[in-house]
Amino acid sequence: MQYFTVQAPTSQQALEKMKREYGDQAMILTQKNFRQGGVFGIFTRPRVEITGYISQSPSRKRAVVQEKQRILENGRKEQVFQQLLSEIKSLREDVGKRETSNQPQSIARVEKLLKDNNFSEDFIAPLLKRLRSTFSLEDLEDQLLIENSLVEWVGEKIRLYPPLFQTEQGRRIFIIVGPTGVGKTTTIAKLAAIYGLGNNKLKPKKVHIVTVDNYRIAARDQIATYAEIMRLPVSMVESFEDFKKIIALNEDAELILVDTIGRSPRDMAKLAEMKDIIAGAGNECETHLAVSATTKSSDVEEIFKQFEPFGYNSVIITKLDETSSLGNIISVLAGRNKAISYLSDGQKVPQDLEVASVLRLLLSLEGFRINRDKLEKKFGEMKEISGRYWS
Ligand SMILES: Nc1nc2c(ncn2[C@@H]2O[C@H](COP(=O)(O)OP(=O)(O)OP(=O)(O)O)[C@@H](O)[C@H]2O)c(=O)[nH]1
Ligand SMILES: [Mg+2]
Repeated sequence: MQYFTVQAPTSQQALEKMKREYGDQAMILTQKNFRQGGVFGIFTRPRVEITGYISQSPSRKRAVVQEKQRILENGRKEQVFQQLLSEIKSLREDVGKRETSNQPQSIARVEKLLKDNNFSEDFIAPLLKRLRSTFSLEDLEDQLLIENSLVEWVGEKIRLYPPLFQTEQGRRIFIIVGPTGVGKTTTIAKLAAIYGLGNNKLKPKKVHIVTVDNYRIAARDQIATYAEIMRLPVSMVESFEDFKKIIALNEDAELILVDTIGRSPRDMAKLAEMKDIIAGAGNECETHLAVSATTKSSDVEEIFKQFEPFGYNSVIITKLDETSSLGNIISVLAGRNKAISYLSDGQKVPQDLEVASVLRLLLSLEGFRINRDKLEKKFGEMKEISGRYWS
């Protein structure tokens, strides 16, 4: 606020001066009469002094009010804007929810089936996307069509590794590595019996069994017992040099089956030691990783990763008889682009072993209705080698 003081000989003149100098907004605070000038109190002149202040002009007041209103309005606008934003947000969420709840029942159902079969999210998502982009809304009403198609697409993701002697006839050095207790020794025994003893569809091959498992007497005895029953030769190796020697000594063997000691995928030192010994087999060998179908989903990826240094050519899935949810293994195999060679589904030697087939794996999926004829035409029949269905 601005204050002022004016003086004039009369009150009237002081008022006029105030108006002149400070305009209509000048307001009086005090008015004082006094005398000024003269000598020794003689010839003094009367004076009037007005003090006052300039009140805010109405236009200024208006401006302040307007400013206040503007701020208030802006605040209101911001409030309205925020409200609108949150309304849009919740509307969007609603639409999203409605979209998923509105997604055809068939998709929701197959999604649940895939989850029940332990397939991973990464495996499921592109399949559902493919369903939505392939089929019309009308087709999506057809539950059977959707299930059939989905199983077929799962089949397309499965890669197979050719069984022994299907394509090449030369000497094969077949090594099985894998975690403890998955069925490596049992699978070696089954393969030894099938290929070493032969059956009405397979001519017997000259088989030699090697075990890199002789730290444990029980394990050595286990394979030695099998070998004795089958009257097949067996060698124990403990080092890279041992292994090289055995390979050289058995040049005439058509199939050298190598059983290894089970290793925890977390035991890196022991895995490295095993890898060093196996290197004695040279470049000619092929390595197969045995994994149990009963492995927890969270462990499957870890196993595949930790055995990667072995450069395994394919995977043997064991204990299929103990579970029906193969999705975890199929998902990881597809993600790593790995093929499957053999499937083991029981303890009986040699009956419970077969060559991996897409059909067999698809048939083991739970809850899906499948068109077997169509799948057989597309992926081929189940491949039997152990003779369990023939005899
Ligand atoms: N149910 C079932 N049991 C199996 C299968 N394969 C092996 N087994 C059983 O699993 C147990 C372990 O089998 P092994 O062959 O000794 O396993 P391994 O991988 O050699 O074990 P380690 O040498 O200790 O690492 C045995 O009781 C086998 O009979 C299968 O496909 N299904
Ligand atoms: Mg073993």
